[in-house]
Amino acid sequence: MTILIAYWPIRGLCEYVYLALEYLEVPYERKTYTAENMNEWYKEDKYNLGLHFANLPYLVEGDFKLVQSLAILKYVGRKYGIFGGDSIEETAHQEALIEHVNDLRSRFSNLCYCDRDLFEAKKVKYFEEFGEELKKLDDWFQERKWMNGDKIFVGDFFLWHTLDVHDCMVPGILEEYPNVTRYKNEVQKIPQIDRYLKSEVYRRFNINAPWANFGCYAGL
Ligand SMILES: N[C@@H](CCC(=O)N[C@@H](CS)C(=O)NCC(=O)O)C(=O)O
Repeated sequence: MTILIAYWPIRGLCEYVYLALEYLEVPYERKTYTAENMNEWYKEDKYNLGLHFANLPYLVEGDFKLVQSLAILKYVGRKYGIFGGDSIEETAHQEALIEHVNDLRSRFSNLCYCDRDLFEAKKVKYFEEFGEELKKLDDWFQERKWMNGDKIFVGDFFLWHTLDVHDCMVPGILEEYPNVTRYKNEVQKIPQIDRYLKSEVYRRFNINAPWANFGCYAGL
């Protein structure tokens, strides 16, 4: 059964799901809602597809339907062996790593969507504090190839994406953190990921909705 992922034409809350699927080489289709067919989502599919607490992105696989980007990421990961450990403790640890990345993602998103007049000032303060986060990550990657150790897991695609959007906003921001830089390069050197990042469907700077302060070069 082919997986369908539906979302807006931005990286937003879906890129990490695409990255995991690309890495796994699992066939999937995208359904993209745009400014032109927005009502198909807001007036039809949102109410008619049988999604619980309907939202975007959503996944459909046969009769199975799922919303919430991180639930989708974990579902895909668990199904194909890149999420969940041999013990509840190991799985809990992976969950904690994902939640940590989500904290970073959510702070970045708050900056992107903050009051436009405050954006430049907030950005300066934000990146001062983000330096501390990068330092912690740099220490973390001192002895780890992937975020969870020797074995790649879905959280790596979430972290790669989160680091990359920061690098889009401030090019070169990661450079003074050698372990973070090495880690990010390792992810993008994976042949499936390399291929995807060079493909036409991947649009690096189309990160946010048009009303964000940053990261929407192609609109919805
Ligand atoms: N926590 C949810 C948030 C989903 C969300 O806010 N989706 C936005 C796009 S980023 C949306 O447009 N949802 C459609 C809607 O509210 O009808 C997730 O991670 O999937």
